[in-house]
Amino acid sequence: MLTRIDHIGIACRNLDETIAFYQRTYNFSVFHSEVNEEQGVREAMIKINETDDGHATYLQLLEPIRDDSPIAKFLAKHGEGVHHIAFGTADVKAAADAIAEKGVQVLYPEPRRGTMGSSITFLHPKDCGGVLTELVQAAASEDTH
Ligand code: CMX
Ligand code: CO
Repeated sequence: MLTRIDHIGIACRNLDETIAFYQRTYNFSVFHSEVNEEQGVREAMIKINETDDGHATYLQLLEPIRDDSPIAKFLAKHGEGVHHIAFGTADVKAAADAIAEKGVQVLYPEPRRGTMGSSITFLHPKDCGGVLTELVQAAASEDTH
């Protein structure tokens, strides 16, 4: 049901500097960027590779736009670094419901809007061995620059 690593989310204080690091160090470039007001972030997606389910794997670089956002809170507590992993699925609601039945807390019972028009939810890190875990159903077309 989960068919790829969709992305790894990385919390940073300065998005432009972090993009520059990935650019000069690895030659990666930004595939897509946007502001997600609801999540309280300015973000850049760096595409790493296509996956055999027809989608792709990304790095998601995340800078907070509000002091009370999850990324701002994480930065204050832990500093910069890996914030979450995200698995891709063709049906985020079905995947979340099936995982909830196993006793894992799903943070958004109704999926919300994620990057590039995707539908997302999260699993509580306390139920996932300390790993904040996101489930992502990509939009039909990811070409949403
Ligand atoms: N990874 C692992 N553990 C984490 C964590 C993370 N990213 N964020 C918080 N925690 C842990 C904390 O360390 C803390 O543990 P202790 O109780 O042992 O200290 C516990 O969870 C509670 O942390 P908190 O700082 O009090 O944070 P909250 O409970 O207010 O929020 C969470 C935690 C996961 C519910 C919140 O971050 C959330 O709703 N996340 C989902 C949304 C999100 O992360 N959006 C940004 C990304 C958007 C995107 O990917 O598109
Ligand atoms: Co994410």
